[in-house]
Parts: sequence; structure tokens; C-alpha cells
Amino acid sequence: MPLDQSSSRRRFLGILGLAGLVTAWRTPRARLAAQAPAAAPTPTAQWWPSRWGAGDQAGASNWITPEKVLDSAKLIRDGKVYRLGRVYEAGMPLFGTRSFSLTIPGGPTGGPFGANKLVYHDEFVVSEIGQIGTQFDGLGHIGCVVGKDGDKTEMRYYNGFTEAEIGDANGLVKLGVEKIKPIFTRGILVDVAGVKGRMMNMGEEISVADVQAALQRQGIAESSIQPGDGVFFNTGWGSLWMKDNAKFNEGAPGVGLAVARWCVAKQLALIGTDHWATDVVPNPDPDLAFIAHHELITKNGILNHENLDFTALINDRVSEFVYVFAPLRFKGATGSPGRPIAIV
Ligand code: UVW
Repeated sequence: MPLDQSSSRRRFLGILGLAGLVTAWRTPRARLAAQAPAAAPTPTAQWWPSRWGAGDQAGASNWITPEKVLDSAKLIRDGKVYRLGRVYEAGMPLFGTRSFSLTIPGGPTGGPFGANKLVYHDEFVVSEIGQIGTQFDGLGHIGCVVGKDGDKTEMRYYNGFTEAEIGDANGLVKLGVEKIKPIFTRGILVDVAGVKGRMMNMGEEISVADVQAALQRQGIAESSIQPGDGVFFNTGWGSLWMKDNAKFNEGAPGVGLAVARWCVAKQLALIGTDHWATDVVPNPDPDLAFIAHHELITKNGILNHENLDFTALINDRVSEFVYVFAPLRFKGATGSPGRPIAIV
């Protein structure tokens, strides 16, 4: 690994008292207790059943109806396709203890077969495959302890599903990413770095006023945002990708509670950002950790796409497009890698 990215992010989160979040994926609960922040606020208001009914597991991808697809398709005029995803490769920045390794077994992997002597290659990937690189968060990814610590019947996810109901080491029993409908919808880029004329700083929260100023600069009426649209925030932090991974991993500018609630009010299908967190890290309110994840995914079923690359859209001054992404149907997975595109 060219840079010790994991340990630098751990040091950073440790300073914030958030080391427990990073280690939560792998560390036994007893050790976590010592590291967890003392009194993170717990959402008390019940957020279930969802607007799509008790038992729904598709969340805001339900906005993608045939009517929405037809309406969005009207945005396609030039037939130009933009790649929004990063390359999955060794040395990309990774959150916490996440890892990525791709090897080619053999050399070639198999063959020769037949008189034509065919040979072939496979790849062997070891990774938190839904949560590395350009990653799409499914609804089983983020939950919240609403009862006593450790009580899996009061550890709640989207639509009120509990850890006791969904948790399984072989894949989530409910809320797996395979339940999300393919997404083909209107996308709107909100270039916050553009309106500020600079890359945003670590820990700098995007305000609703920033969003409105960016929309105005880009000639998009806020009132034109419709249920089921996707809104994508460019903070500039993505320019550090594979250039300064240590800084990229230390924190991020991003979405806080105010903009998350704005997204909820707009009834978006999804949001996306140019970095690993979507959330502002650290949150300016030291009691809050990844609160936008919470507000969007857990409480409202709004999906989240991270580590997107908006450079080509910005260079071509494209603010409105069709966003297309079909999450891979890994049964019981928390998220999906893949290749999101924008079409105009
Ligand atoms: C966390 O950071 C907790 O998740 P994500 O990878 O979605 O940002």
C-alpha cells in the first residue's frame, strides 16, 4: 500500500472520538464500548412505516416509475455519455479497515482447451465490495441504536427493520442491495466548489444557501426539482483522489443535517458526492456522526452514491442529465460497486 491511509483516518477519527465508528465493522462490542462517543443524540421519533408501506425494502428507488423514466429520457438530446465512476484499483483511498485486492489466478488461469488451444483469465477479488471506491449505499448499510446499547431488537434500519430481523453473517436477510430498483432518473449537479471558487475545506458543511447559490449560478430553478430526482454535490474534495490520499481520508467537506433535510423535503431518490463520506467530517456539531447518512438512508430510504467524479460534467458545463445506475444484485449486500453514467 503506497500510503498508510487507514491509519491516518483512524488517527483523525480517534481525535474526534469517532474511532468506534471505524472499528465498528470488526471490533468486538466490549472493546467498542470504551471507544464510543459518550452521548451521541439518538433519533427518538419513529420513522417507520415508510411512505411505501411497512415491509418495503426498495426505499426511494420506488420513485423510478415508467413515467419518471420517460420524463427523464426527454433530457437526452446529444447522446453524450459521461463516466461518473472511479477506477477500482490498488492504492485508491479506503475508509477505515476496508481493503481491496484483485489477483489473477494462474497465468493464464486455465486452458488450453480444444484444438484451438483456448486460454483464459479470471480474477479473484477480496474486498468489502459494496463499500469501496465508487460505492452505492443500500438501505441495510446504516442504522441506529434506539434502545439499550447492544439490544438488537432496538437497533433499527430503514422502515424500522431491526438488527435482530435482518442481521446475518452470510448476507442481510432484509434490505439487501438486490432489492433496490435500477435507477434511471433526472440528475442535477450542484457545484458548490464552483460557486465558492475553491475546493471546500475538511469539516466545512454545505449550507442550503450554498446549494441555492450554486443552482442559481448554474441556471437551475430550485422549484424544478421533482420527486425521484437525484442531486449530486461537488465539493472539490474529489480532486484529492489518488493525488493526496492521506488528506482525502482525513475528513471531508459535505452534507449535514440541514441539506439532508432539504433533500428529504425534495423527495429525492438519491444523492451523491465526489468523496468517500457524503457527510461533512467532522460534523461541526461534535455530537453528530454521519448524520446525513442517518437522515437520508435510515429514516427516509434515500440512496447515496459516493466517490463520484464530476470533472467531465463540470468541464462541459453540464448541470442536468440522466443519471443511470443499476446496483449489482449481491444478495444481502450493503452496497454496490459499479459504473454510474450521466447522459445528455
Ligand atoms: C460510512 O462511512 C460509515 O459509510 P460510507 O462508506 O457509506 O461513507
